[in-house]
Amino acid sequence: MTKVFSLRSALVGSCLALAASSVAAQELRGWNIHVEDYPVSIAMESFAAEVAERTGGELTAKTFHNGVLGSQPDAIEQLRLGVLDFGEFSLGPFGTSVPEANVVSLPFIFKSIPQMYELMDGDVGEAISAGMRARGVVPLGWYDAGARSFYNSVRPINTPADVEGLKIRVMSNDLFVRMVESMDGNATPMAFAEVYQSIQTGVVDGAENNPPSYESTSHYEVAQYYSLTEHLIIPECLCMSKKSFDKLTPEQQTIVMEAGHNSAVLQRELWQAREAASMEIVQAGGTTVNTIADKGPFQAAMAPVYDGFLEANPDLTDLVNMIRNAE
Ligand code: BDP
Repeated sequence: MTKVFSLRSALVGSCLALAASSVAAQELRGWNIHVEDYPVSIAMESFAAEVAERTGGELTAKTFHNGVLGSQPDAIEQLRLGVLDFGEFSLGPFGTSVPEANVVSLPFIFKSIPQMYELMDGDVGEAISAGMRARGVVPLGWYDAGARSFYNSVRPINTPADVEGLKIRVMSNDLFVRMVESMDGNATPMAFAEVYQSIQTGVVDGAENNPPSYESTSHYEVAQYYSLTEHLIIPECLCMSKKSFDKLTPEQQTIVMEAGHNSAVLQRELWQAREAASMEIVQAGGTTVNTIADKGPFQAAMAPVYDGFLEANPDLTDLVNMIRNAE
């Protein structure tokens, strides 16, 4: 009897093994705009390593760094269509397709980075996640992108009036155009990859970004005034195409979700260190950094941006207030 049983279980076992090996190993294709040693990129590699290890190589994830798979707005569309399986995106350009995501692109909406973490890991993150899922994207983890500040080749910015007349590159999203225009600057939406040359040739005077991006792109070589307005704290997401996600087995979905979460924990740690290192690099490279004594006037200048947004998206008023009224 025992023999029969063990024979049977051996047979079942080998049939299962056969079934598993006949399921072709699947490779997910991932988009990333950043250079390979960037915190985002390292975290994406750790996501891939965890997925491969925990699925025994049945599911692997290959990330194409340096934006070689195209611009961010295009990549977001491809993700929604399932042409790309996963990627790491700023919620900034996501706002044009997911209104809920736009809420975090409102200037000065978060009071601090720790507050952003807390809210994104709670109800606010849930609401944005639901909006993204409804439009074909599954967030796996919220990544940190610090705070964005203005840099330009003309003058330091201390007050909103200093922005007047400056040609500033912004990410592709009308909210950022309005943000610059509300200080009488000229906003130019443009792909990230084009910014260096555009500043160098004077097509624009500057742009705005966090210290690691300002440094890793070498924008600091051509725009040496970095003014710490910290006007945007926009979280980023490691996310997967819903089309690709739905094709995974429930076990694989769990692994992908957990690996995404774990990669975000790592990314947030790496971010802190890189921010400090980037500030040192840009200053050693000749950048003049100035802090803003009083951010009040910048915040006040953003009133029309909020008014316009809430008028166009009245149903998002609660979500906006949830963040604004948070401690
Ligand atoms: C960086 C973001 C990246 C954006 C870029 C930009 O990480 O996703 O594409 O800014 O300004 O901080 O386009």
